[in-house]
Amino acid sequence: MGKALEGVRILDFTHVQSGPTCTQLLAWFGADVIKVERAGAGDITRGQLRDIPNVDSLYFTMLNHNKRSITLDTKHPEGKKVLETLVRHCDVLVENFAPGALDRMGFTWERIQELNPKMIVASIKGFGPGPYEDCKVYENVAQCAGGAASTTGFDDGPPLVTGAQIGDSGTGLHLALGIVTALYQRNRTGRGQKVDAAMQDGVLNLCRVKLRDQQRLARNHVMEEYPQFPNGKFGDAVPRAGNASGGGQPGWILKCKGWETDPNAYIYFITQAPVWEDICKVIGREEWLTDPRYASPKARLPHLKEIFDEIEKWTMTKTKFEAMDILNKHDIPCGPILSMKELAEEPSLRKTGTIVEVDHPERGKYLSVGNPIKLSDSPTEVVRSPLLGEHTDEVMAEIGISKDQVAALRAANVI
Ligand code: CAO
Repeated sequence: MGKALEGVRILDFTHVQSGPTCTQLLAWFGADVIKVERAGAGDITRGQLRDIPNVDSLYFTMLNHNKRSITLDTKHPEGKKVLETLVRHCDVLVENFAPGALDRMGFTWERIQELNPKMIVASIKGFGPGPYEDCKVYENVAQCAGGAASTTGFDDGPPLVTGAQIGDSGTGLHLALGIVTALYQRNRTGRGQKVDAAMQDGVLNLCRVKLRDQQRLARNHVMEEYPQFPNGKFGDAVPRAGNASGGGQPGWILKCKGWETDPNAYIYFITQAPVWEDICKVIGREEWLTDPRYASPKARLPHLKEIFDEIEKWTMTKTKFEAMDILNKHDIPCGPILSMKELAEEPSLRKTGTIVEVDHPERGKYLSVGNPIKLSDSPTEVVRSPLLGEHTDEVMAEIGISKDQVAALRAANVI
């Protein structure tokens, strides 16, 4: 069986997390991803957060599967010549350098178009055009600048960043979609184009419900599903909503049996309106069914805290998995708070390839996420990340550089 992106060649100038997430996805869909790194150094994450001395870190390996690695000094005149050949050879150049780095290397959009008018140039930057366009950006900066931090956390605490890497991996996903879309358009026009994804924009896109709420707040000065209602105060910006649901069905995180010692003995419980009757029966509060204070979703809004406190009295008598079993029988939407340990050990995630075990020649076996997007005609096989420069000779041969030239480039520290 072929792969969806078979035949697409990606010149991968990405590093750290955001860009590599994107090119790893493209590789999982079958593109030939050639990662360009500096000899002797490589992607900085190879050496960051190492758990085994002198071995590529999990940070690196988990973001660079199914790629080939070549070393090339793209600032050296001879290296630039090789890069020109690679630009002609490939379909897409992906980069997430600091602003202006590609231009400083001499590879402006205009120059790349001269070399290969079909080339798609895809970039991640922290910010789009505007006051911060020249800034270097990492994950948490994007979470803060994109609206996630100001709307995450509890009302009486500081802004919070989330463990989900919405700035890096989130923007990588956005960029991957942009690249595939540009490839699709190129099929019709024969022309390449620029694809830009800014991390601030990506985070804001994922925070759109909070922009929705900003406008609701401006109009009505109150949002009845927020924990600030009815006794707290609203200001003029969307407040932090704790664990309240972002949608129209109220929800909260509730303690389960064992919460005193297990930091993850919790369940997310949604009081979906169509199953309100079941909720009352399951927790043994049938009297709520005839109580006018709870008669409709609107009537319940001022009493949400009290409602969740009562439901929690019930969830605290069950483990999160017992509660799940009971609630699922009634179609009551809920979810256990799963630890990374529980996820790593979950057999169903191994079966679907969402978590995979990979073997690496230097580190041995390790776990990684697999492709979260499943294509029926293009299954993903996760292949270990490349060692630094592992494919330099192979790729140089493919682009027509002779063995003698390779030896000369190596002697001059260009590759
Ligand atoms: N050969 C020669 N030079 C190379 C090279 C190669 N193969 N690969 C990279 N370089 C050079 C670059 O050209 C750049 O040189 P100049 O500064 O002289 O132009 C230099 O290496 C450093 O690149 P950088 O500025 O991108 O790297 P950094 O570590 O200083 O910054 C980061 C890292 C992530 C802050 C920055 O790249 C950035 O803001 N990227 C855009 C936003 C982004 O993706 N952030 C998410 C990162 S994941 O959290």
